[in-house]
Amino acid sequence: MTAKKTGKPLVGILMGSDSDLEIMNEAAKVFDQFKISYETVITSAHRSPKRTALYASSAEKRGIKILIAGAGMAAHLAGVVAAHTILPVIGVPIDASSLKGLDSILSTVQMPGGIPVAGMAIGKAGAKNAALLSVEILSLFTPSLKKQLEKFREKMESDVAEKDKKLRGV
Ligand code: RP5
Repeated sequence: MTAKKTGKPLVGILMGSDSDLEIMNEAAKVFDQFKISYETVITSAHRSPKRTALYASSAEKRGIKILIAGAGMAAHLAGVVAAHTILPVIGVPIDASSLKGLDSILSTVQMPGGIPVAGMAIGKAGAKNAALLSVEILSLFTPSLKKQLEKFREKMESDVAEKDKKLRGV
């Protein structure tokens, strides 16, 4: 079930299929950058429902703090995972059909009251932001992460200024 582990995982990155891997790797890259341990898991709400439920319901006991779930089409993975845990669940809709992710974003975010899923943008930006939101949550209890996040934002800001300078040739 587990495709990749880095140390004792704090975050679980779940995806419905190996075809989601390229997108969900954007989340893994952020955790590598912030040196946060995670595990990557392929499990499907529809094709392997029992394994998905087992993973979600046992994650907290194993020390996981946040779950990210990426899926395409009728994307029920994040919602099903959220139903089996009280850990925060962040959903990443993936463009995997002729509806270009509109199907998965609606399936991910339209949760009934009582079982929340934090919905991200479709695709790579969503996977990246799912990881950054996780870092922000973890930083509430880890001051060193807060510092890293501040530096990350500063770097983004200076990169924009740099690109502007280059464009204008100044
Ligand atoms: C979803 O169906 C997966 O998350 C994936 O995005 C989509 C298509 O899966 P494959 O047919 O490529 O395995 O469950």
